[in-house]
Amino acid sequence: SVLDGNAKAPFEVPPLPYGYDALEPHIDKTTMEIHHDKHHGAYVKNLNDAVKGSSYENLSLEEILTKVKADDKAVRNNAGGPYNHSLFWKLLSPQKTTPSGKVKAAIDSTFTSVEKLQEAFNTAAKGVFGSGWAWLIVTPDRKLSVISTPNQDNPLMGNIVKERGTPILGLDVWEHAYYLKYHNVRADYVTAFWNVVNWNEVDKLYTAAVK
Ligand code: MN3
Repeated sequence: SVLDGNAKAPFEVPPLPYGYDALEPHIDKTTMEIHHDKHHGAYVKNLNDAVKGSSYENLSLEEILTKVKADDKAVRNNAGGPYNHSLFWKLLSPQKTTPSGKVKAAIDSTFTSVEKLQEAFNTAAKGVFGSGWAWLIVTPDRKLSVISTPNQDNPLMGNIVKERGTPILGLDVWEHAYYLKYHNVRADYVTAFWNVVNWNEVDKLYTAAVK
């Protein structure tokens, strides 16, 4: 996998691939410090505790996500967290990038344009009731689709999500991701997000997912 999804417990928090303040002004330094060190850190700790002595103990993170049952609440709630956040950090970039490569062609053919994809994605992100994520995924038949998931559910959770797939772009719309800077105005955070998307990473994930 492109991500560290093959890792097994005990899981770790990967370092940010840029400085805490690197995404300013779109995502502020304090939010990044708390989000990465405290929130992501807590999901990793809680997942390590949850899998210990369970049937999930010797599985990789991707295997846990694939197999987790809706009723296994502690694993369900904490397995998505490490994966989703590790992916999220990699999908952000302080350097301006633009959609290119194979994923650009697939976006144009699926949504007609990048702008139309962004509209669909923004609608999904703004439509999450409470906490959750918006995603661009590659479905099992290698199509692009925009979905959202509640809480820390993840598109790899085949027993739980309505539409399964490999995530290639994700946006965390929990209030902890934006409240310090954007307060209650999630829409402004969603708009700002597009300034820091790492399209090179999206293309890399897409290319791997359709192989
Ligand atoms: Mn988060």
